[in-house]
Amino acid sequence: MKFDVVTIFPAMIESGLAEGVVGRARQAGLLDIVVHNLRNFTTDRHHVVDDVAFGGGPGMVLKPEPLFAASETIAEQRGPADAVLLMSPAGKPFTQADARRLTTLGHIIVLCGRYEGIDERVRQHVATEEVSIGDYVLSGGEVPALVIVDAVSRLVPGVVGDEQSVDADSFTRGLLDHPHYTRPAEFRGHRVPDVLLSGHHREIRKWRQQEALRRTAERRPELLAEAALTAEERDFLESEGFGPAGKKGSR
Ligand code: 9D3
Repeated sequence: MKFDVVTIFPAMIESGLAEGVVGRARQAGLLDIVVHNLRNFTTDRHHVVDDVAFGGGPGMVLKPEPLFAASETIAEQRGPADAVLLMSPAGKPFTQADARRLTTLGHIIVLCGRYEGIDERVRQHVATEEVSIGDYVLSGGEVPALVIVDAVSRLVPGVVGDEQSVDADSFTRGLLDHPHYTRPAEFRGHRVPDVLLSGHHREIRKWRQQEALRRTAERRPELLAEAALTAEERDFLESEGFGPAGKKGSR
């Protein structure tokens, strides 16, 4: 899978993609990621990428020319992109479903915004989608770009060594994860639940499923409305006082 990331802070992206499973997958040739400095696509002596807003107001706006030039040069040198993502707080919130969809593409360009905004013609004529990572204000699109590249890359076969853990994420059917414990069985007086030490695999599976349901009901009840629950799972939630699960407005 091929990614091209365009930014005025390339070192921020490079350092974020150098380590962990993504760093290893790049070295192994599973991921072909090139980071581009937006200033290299300027044509003026001072490599200016921003300008004042037409109509006035505070803050600078990213100029269109360098972003158009970057996407065109990348297409010429690296082939046409299947998607051009513009990172923006006004974009559509990124979800795991988006990560799965983008994994089916071969080549993605990611454009990082900075300053107060980006010239609207980039959105209209270069970007194919505008993506946010959530409702909080960051200082630029670099961290969001890292989030997107990471979330998509780990779905590329072979990037995460243990395919089972990638599968487990999807098999949990939109529930939060259950608690995890490792040795020692007692730490500063805090014991690991007995069932996990029992060796009764059926009981362990049931405990994990119930703890995942409990956590989801407590922290993210809106996820339960979307989850396909069995009759047994619904009964468990009701017996724990969470009300009829899987129905909106039940809490
Ligand atoms: C009121 C105007 N601000 C919008 C909330 C201006 C503004 C703030 C922050 C414009 C750009 C930015 C920088 N943020 C991003 O580029 C960004 C972002 C984010 O801030 N939150 C979540 N997702 C993203 S994706 C890109």
